Amino acid sequence: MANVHDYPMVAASPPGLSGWSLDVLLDQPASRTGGARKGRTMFLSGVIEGFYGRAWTHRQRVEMLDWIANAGMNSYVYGPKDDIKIRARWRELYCESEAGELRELAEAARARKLNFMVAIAPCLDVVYSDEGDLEALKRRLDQLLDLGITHFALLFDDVARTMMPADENAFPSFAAAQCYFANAAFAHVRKRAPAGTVLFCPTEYCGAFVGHDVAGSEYLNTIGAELDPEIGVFWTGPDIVSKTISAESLREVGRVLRRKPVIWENFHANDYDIRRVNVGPLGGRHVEILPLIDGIIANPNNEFEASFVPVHATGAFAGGSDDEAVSFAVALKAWQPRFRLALTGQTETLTVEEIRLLAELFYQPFHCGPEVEGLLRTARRLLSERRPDVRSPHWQEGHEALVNYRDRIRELFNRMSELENRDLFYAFHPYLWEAREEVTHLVSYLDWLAGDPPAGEEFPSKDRIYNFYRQGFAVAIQELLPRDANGRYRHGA
Ligand code: GDL
Repeated sequence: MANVHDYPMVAASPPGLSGWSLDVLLDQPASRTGGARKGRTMFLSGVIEGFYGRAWTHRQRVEMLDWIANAGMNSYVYGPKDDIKIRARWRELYCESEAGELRELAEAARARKLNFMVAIAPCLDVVYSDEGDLEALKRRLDQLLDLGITHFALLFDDVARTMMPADENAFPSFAAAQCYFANAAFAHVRKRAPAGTVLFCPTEYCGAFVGHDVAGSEYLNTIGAELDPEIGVFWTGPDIVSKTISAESLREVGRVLRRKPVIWENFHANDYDIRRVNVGPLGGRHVEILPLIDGIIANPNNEFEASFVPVHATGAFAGGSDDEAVSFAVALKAWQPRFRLALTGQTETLTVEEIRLLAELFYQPFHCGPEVEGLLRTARRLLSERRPDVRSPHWQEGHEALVNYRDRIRELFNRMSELENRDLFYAFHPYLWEAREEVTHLVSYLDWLAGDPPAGEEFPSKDRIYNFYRQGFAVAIQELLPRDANGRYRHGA
């Protein structure tokens, strides 16, 4: 097989921690390993535009560089799945205008002292043993190197773990094939750019993909042993979107990969569910994990404007703070100037309290904000009895709290409609519309209950469009699988 003749050397080479003992590597913060380890020594923090769906615009990307820098982070990875030259047509060079935009971004990043990385994901149809494919990758790298770009990400996420027949004969495993390819790309980058770097996203990039047996994964052990030790490896945690990422789990990942992983942080991503947007602080991560990782790169919401708090909060975490309430408050304040009202001659913005109300509605993947969770508890309590005592102070207080909350959401909705920044408005408009409708409907129902209607009387539902509930294929499937309160279901339950 062409080009694979040097594969055995790669396989046979020792893990090569450049003189580092694994314990040192795993127990010291990356910044403290700086200098002693060749190549990439910086703790990476920043953003990867790495989601499925409509990508950000060029203008938004330049603005994102400001957000990253202002949040105290150091890197932006250009990797939208939407750019077909990253994945499906990874062999094709960028045309002049595309290359021009990338050059501009690279320059804008340099001006802000940020690392600018470009992703290539040859994983869909690459033949690892085909010399022509390696040459195609080098041509892609050369074009980007010519633009002054020296940092790259090679992504092998979300593909089948099978090899082309030609590769089956050439490599002992899928992981070995990827290592061979990535090492060759890295060597090529280093030849042209001595300070160049490569990050690698493995196909098994989270615990769930290996049945939560990281140590037992042949794939990950091979990556650890054979991938050049100077190539960083992405890891999303125990799951694709991880509720928590424990220090223990990262120690294990570090031992297997023989390097600290770089967290590809999907906490705020929303491409997997069009009905949500995640605007709260980063949660479920303690700063004790920082010494066990080589970086944290957030893959946030598709909606650029909805990603401000996520970027800010990721910066706070990377900077050593895991106090969610504090990082949320600081981020909201920094976000406020974007909420300027369009009314003539005014410089008024929404208040921080209004912005908090908005962000609490669309907070984190596993929770609403603290105030919203409290109101939901109240609503559940009010509706938990078949015939509640609607005259009890307890019931009336709860009812009043929800009326008040509905009014605040209506007011927020109206004020959001007047925002000068229309992208910001549209980032939330469908979600906020729905929140307003639902809370309005809930309160109408409570108002009706407060009049103590006779048992069995039907709620008149005056304010609701007929068939308001979601319909269609996805809903029909969801209804087939009746879930418990945690969204889980089992056979025969
Ligand atoms: C993924 C994809 C990513 C996507 C994210 C959230 C990785 C490594 N890859 O599986 O492109 O945005 O989940 O849906 O996370």
